[in-house]
Amino acid sequence: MSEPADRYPVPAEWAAKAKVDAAGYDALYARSVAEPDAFWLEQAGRLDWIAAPTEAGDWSFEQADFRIRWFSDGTLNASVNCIDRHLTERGDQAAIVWEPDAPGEEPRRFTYRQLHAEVCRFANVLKAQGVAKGDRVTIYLPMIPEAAFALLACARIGAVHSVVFGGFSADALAGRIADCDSKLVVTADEGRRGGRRVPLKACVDEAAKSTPGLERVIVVKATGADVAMGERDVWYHDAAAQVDADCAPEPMNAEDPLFILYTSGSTGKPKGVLHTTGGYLLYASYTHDLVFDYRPGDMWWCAADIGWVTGHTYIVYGPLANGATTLMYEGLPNWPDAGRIWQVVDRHRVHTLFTAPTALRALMKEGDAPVRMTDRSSLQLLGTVGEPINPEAWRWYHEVVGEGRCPIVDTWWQTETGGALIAPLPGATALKPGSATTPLPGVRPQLLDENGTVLEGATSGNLVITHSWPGQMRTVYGDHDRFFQTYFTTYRGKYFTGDGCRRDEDGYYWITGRVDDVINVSGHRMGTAEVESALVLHPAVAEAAVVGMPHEVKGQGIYAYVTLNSGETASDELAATLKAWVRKEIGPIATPDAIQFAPGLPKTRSGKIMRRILRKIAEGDTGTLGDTSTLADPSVVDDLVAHRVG
Ligand code: 6R9
Repeated sequence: MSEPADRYPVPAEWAAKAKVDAAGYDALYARSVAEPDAFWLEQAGRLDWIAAPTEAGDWSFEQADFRIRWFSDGTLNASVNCIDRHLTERGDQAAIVWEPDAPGEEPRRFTYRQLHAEVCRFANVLKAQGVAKGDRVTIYLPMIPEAAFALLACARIGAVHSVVFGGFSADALAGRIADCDSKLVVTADEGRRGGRRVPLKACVDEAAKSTPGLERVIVVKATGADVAMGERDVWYHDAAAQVDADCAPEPMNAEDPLFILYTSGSTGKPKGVLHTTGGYLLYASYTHDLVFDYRPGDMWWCAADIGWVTGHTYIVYGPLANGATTLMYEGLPNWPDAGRIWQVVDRHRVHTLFTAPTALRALMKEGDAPVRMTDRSSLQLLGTVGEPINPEAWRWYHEVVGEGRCPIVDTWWQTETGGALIAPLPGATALKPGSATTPLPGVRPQLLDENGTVLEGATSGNLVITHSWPGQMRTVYGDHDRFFQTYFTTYRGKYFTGDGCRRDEDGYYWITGRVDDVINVSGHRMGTAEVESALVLHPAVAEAAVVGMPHEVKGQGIYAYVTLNSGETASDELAATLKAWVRKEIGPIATPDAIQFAPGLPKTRSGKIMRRILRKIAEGDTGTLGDTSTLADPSVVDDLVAHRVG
């Protein structure tokens, strides 16, 4: 990505009104480095504690058996922080506003008082079904208010939620239920998205066939579809009618688990990223306040799905901890027409919109007219997350959507980090399109070369974080050694993000994308190994190698090289069959964009697939394949180049 020369200074209005200005940022950052424990203990005061912590961080990235701990003598309950503590001051303020899939339907609103009743009821239903503190509850729901209730209900009773994105297949769901050994799943009869129905309950039934440990399925009636109810199934509305709307919160240690969220890595099956209660919640609240300068009364809209970390941190925990009004949208940004997202902004007078570059690129393709037809005067601040934003989309967001008035906060972070790590503050940071700008106070990035040498000044390298922060994941569920091996051994004693990054002469960070075998499709993380495993499960396939390719809207598309078993014949039909196969095995987001049948894959003499070459061919960059002389059979490359798809 070329660096544009332009720079957008902090608008005078923002410099004046924001909670943190440029000098404020410098002071906070300096203090966070000089006295990290004092700094974080002070920040911990944002939360309501049953027993306030007296210790901040206790961590080491050096030893495999070390546990990362924050505020470990503190006690609190996350749902109390997100609900109860707001009741006196803003009991009648909307906590959640829900916009349905179809524009003709009425939105639903829940005040903090109503949210309290809904969450308590949900918590009592879980308890009545035998869920106790520490139990894992899998949540497989569409974007309906009950999804937020379910998360908070788990938090209230100390159960650990594991949300599985509603777009994942039955197989993917089953793997996640089994991995964390959850005995209960919360789902809905069906989901709705862009006018289409998603058969969630049927998927759970399918998943249940391979998860003998699953004992109970709670089913929320969302569409009223006729679904089969078996012995293990309970309608939520029936169960809710039997319990009352008050539920005493469970006191939790700061280091008790809050949730597990599965995410893709470069190898093996998805990892259960585990976050704990105190540090995660504090970090969610801290970043939501700092990066978005949130003020009570502002309508906050994070247009993510609750199945991803962005939904956890910036639809539910961060905003509710801060007493915000959070908008939840069931549908798609461009359905039934390309203007829907802006119509929703107008309908609810949205103050801050937080969305992904892929959505912006898709909307941008439809031209400016659908945007210009709407008012958008309520918008004051715009945010992006999930992947690098190309400067063209940034400028469109800034000029057309925000009419030059709204700063854009480009937030770089990961499922593992709990909340934003590198991001501008709207009242403090001059913006450069395509750069996530500078680290938040408390965050200490470094760029390293392949050998682990620290690179100073304007340079490019691999991005690591040298010191823990409260929102950091604590372990891979059930596999602490994998946690250590994955993140702390590439560069001993440092957290390796998996991202490449450039730092410019102003100290601004420009994330260039993953340097491992993870690709980013429409802002969704996908392990190439996962797609490969799905492909080789098909009886016709002998071997598969998957890489990313540039894609105009998705950022990256999925390009699969497939070697067939002998006796099988390559055809367009087989390519279509394999695409459908992967879609069924993992989910629609994993569907390959291109399948190239290859008689052989470029391998080293030791049998290692040379992905560098496959990437270049998929990118169409065949002029500079580099040294192929170390290949066992260099001639396979010519065949691959000759039969490139696309
Ligand atoms: C929050 C989230 C994490 C990966 C991350 C990076 C990419 C996220 C970005 C960004 C450039 C940004 N990424 N935000 N790249 N600029 N503002 O997306 O978590 O799904 O775990 O993905 O996404 O490559 O490593 P997750």
